[in-house]
Amino acid sequence: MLFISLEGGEGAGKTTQAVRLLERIESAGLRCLRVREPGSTALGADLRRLIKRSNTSDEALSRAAELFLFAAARSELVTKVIAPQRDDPDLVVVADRFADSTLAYQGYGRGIDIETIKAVNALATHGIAPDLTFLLDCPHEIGISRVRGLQLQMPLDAVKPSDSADRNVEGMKFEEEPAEFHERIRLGFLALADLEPDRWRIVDATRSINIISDEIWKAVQDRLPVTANP
Ligand code: Z5A
Repeated sequence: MLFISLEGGEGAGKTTQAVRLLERIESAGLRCLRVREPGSTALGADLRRLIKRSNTSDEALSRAAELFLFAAARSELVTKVIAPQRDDPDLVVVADRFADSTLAYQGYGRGIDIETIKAVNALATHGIAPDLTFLLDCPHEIGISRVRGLQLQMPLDAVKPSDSADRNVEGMKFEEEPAEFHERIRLGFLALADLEPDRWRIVDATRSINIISDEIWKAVQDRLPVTANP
């Protein structure tokens, strides 16, 4: 199994690039499994709704409760979806966020001790970590303007089972945080990338979808199992 994760702030283009990558991996004759966090299991989907709250709710979760909910969703995803397939040499898993998001959001963003989060992550991931992580890096204002553009196109009552519609149904908790919160997260991701340069690739996410997608594909091609025909 080759395990790839996409990280970054909201609206950076993770989902867009995950879909593009899946298409290219499958065209190369490999099996690709796209997962997103939180989500991709029954518990993950329930927790996603809980974490993001509805637009009408102003009840905030405690920092620790938020951490444990993300960890619970991840534990389910790893135990039930990723770990059982880890020995499949032809499988590529593409994760739309993984454990690094917890370090960035709950650690650098919310201020929970980083070592504590690493311990929680270790328990939730059973030691499974991405082989390659793309940080889609862009200023928060650019990401949020892309997300707001989506909301304008999609009224609150447009309930569709898509990633984008979920955002409206579930509420705007993280999106409502101040700019400084998102800046801490951006710097946190950059600091994480700096610590493990072999795993991370920092991608300038302000550019066009096609240019970013080509850059990601170039880096992934070198790592694909030998059975692929890229
Ligand atoms: N969270 C956490 O706190 N701790 C954790 O451990 C985990 C998560 C796992 C999940 O929300 C929230 O949970 C998230 C972090 C927190 N909150 N925030 N912020 P989510 O999954 O619903 O939201 P998201 O992860 O931030 O994803 P997103 O908002 O959907 O953003 P995205 O996936 O990066 O972007 P996108 O959906 O691909 O694109 C958004 C729009 O921009 C869309 O119209 C695209 O067509 C457009 N787009 C994409 N790329 C481009 C480029 N390059 N140029 C122009 N337009 C573009």
